[in-house]
Amino acid sequence: MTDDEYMRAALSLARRGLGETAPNPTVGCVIVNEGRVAGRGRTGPGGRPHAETEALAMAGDRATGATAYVSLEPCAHHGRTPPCADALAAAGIARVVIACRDPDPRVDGAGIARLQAAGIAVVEGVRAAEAMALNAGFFARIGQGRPMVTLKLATSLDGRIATKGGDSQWITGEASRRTAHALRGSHDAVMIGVGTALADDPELTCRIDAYRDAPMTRVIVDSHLRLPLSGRLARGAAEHPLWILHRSGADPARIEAFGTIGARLIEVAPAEIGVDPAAALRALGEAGLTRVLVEGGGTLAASLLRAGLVDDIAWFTAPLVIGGDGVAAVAGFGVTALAEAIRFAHNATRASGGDRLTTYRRLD
Ligand code: AOF
Ligand code: ZN
Repeated sequence: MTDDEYMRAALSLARRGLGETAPNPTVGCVIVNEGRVAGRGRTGPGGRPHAETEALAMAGDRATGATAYVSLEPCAHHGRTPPCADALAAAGIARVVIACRDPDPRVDGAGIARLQAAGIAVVEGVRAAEAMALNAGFFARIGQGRPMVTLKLATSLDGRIATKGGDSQWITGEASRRTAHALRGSHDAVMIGVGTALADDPELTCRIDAYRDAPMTRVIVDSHLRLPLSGRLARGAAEHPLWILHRSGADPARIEAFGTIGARLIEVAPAEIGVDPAAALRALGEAGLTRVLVEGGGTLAASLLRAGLVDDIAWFTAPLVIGGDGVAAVAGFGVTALAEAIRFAHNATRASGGDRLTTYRRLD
């Protein structure tokens, strides 16, 4: 197998950790000795152990003289464990192939320098674009201090999420709902506005067996702490973390009640409607999130879009028409000139049962 093929294997190992390794990136490592795979590893839940530690432990003596394929530059810093660059050198690894550099200022080239100083041959940039896309969330947290945002929409053909009377269950079919759960599973957290929480009483967990072991963090934008304690979100707070972004001046009795159920309250600067979206995402980045899936409603979607904070869109469209008086997926946006519209690049379109799933990416 070629370097490119082994790196592809390291990247698919890494991909399995998406949504479970925050605040760290998800990394895959494959150790190959004389054409045979001697060790495999990926970043553990919550970011530790690092991928290289796992792969080296599996390889044992067979790491001597081997090549290590790592989807992100090995770390150079003493965190809770010694630097992976040193561990690779100590194990006698002869060559390291890296997909892309680690932008963490504690690493950022220092891992490569450490490997080279130990006499290890280093190849950089194999499947780099794929590795950077995979860890776009970690790159956003390090580079912009915020998680990456995926906006999920599930609408009728004419972009409605409910009828004018509020009937919204179910627009999309079973296949799309399953895919939407998988999408949750590959994010660190799901975020909605309190209006959607009140309307739908959702759980916001990933309910596909064996798809995800880690609990799912649920973030609710709830300026005045209106989320009912009797709802599913609050009731599940012991099992799946519940974070509430609110404005200052919230009712102290409500603050205490949410504290009692173990919810994490985060005060965020206000905006004209709700909270300031950039400040909200900064707070989530500081709390260690790297990938956030926003599932509505229309007000939250509009505020993030308007602020230019949506990186990816996953848009499920069901083959039905609700009509112009139905509830719009993006509320109160209303640009006058097309030049002010927020544009995205089309990524891919596929069938999803009887629906359609189209993904879009931020235009750079
Ligand atoms: C690696 N392999 O599998 C991962 C790395 O807090 P620590 O000590 O776990 O360090 C976190 C940093 O380590 C993180 O910001 C990123 O730079 C790197 N993550 N590095 O060599 C891995 N997950
Ligand atoms: Zn490391």
